[in-house]
Amino acid sequence: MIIHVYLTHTQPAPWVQGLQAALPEHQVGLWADGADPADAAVVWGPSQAFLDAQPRLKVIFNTGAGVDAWLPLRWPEQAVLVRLEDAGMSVQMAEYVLHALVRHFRELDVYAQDQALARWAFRKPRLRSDFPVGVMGLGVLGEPVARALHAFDFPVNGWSRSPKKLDGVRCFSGQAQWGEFLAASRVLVNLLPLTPHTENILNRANLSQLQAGGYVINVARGGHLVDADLIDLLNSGHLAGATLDVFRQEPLPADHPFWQHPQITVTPHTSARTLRDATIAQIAAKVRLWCAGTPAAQLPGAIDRQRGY
Ligand code: NDP
Ligand code: OXD
Repeated sequence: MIIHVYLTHTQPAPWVQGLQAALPEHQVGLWADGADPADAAVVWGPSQAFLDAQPRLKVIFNTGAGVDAWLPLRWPEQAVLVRLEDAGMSVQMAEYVLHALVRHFRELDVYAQDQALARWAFRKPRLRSDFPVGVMGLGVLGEPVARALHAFDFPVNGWSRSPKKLDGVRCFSGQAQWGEFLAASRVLVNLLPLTPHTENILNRANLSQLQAGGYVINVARGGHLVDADLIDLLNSGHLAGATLDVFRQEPLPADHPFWQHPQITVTPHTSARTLRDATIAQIAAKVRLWCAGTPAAQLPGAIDRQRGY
């Protein structure tokens, strides 16, 4: 079987070598214009030109967890898109979210300012019970993040499309419980996929329902957040701060107000990185499952086109 590799964000050569070594019985190569039709592809940063040139694809492996970049494209009718599931990302996500939360909760930025002034000054301890954390999305990444927050003794709420039961997490689901979830939370962690249902969900109306002194940690996609609404709510004092890892335009333009805002921490889409070896191992295992007879649509991580994730 021919497997094309099409990666726009990184040096593809080590991926081609790694995939070929993991799948010696198949022919793995870097896609170029005019390449032979393939059955499978490994892709980051899909383009319509690539999809149009490869109409016979049956399975496409996305080297990331989020597939929002695929949703506006036309892909071959028979092709099944399979996303990355964890592959070393959930522990990274948990450490990133915990770091952002603890930095805010323990006021570590204030101590950093004090150090610059050689000032020895205690802050009054804050209570975890005053900082309930709401995790939007309880999937492959959201669930371990919620568990990690619980292990640190924060009160944790979780919100998902379908109902869930998680030890130590107060679970809410669907539109009917959205308002209750927000009102129960002071810190909001976004780990939803970006779909037509979740676009702009971090807007003024919703963020205003968080408890006063709210804090936003967006590690999912920039399209979830209405940038101007966040800035207004920070400036009005309803929100205390935000840690943002993802943006509508990446790289974040140098003149974007997020860079300079004193209550916003910006990182460059790095909260959970795709790890090459773990990703190659996961994709190779799924290729083997498929070749052994599992229908593509039943591979773990297969995207439901209707749902958009
Ligand atoms: P999953 O598909 O495993 O989980 C998605 C969760 O969101 C599920 O719990 C799902 O509910 C819930 N959800 C989806 N739509 C809705 C909705 N309309 N209302 C309520 N809940 C909804 O995804 P992952 O956990 O693997 O990844 C989540 C996102 O994280 C990715 O889509 C990506 O955008 C982002 N990401 C960011 C990275 C970074 O470096 N910043 C790295 C990796 C991922 P249900 O369980 O009921 O289906
Ligand atoms: C992903 C990402 O979706 O890196 O995996 O954001």
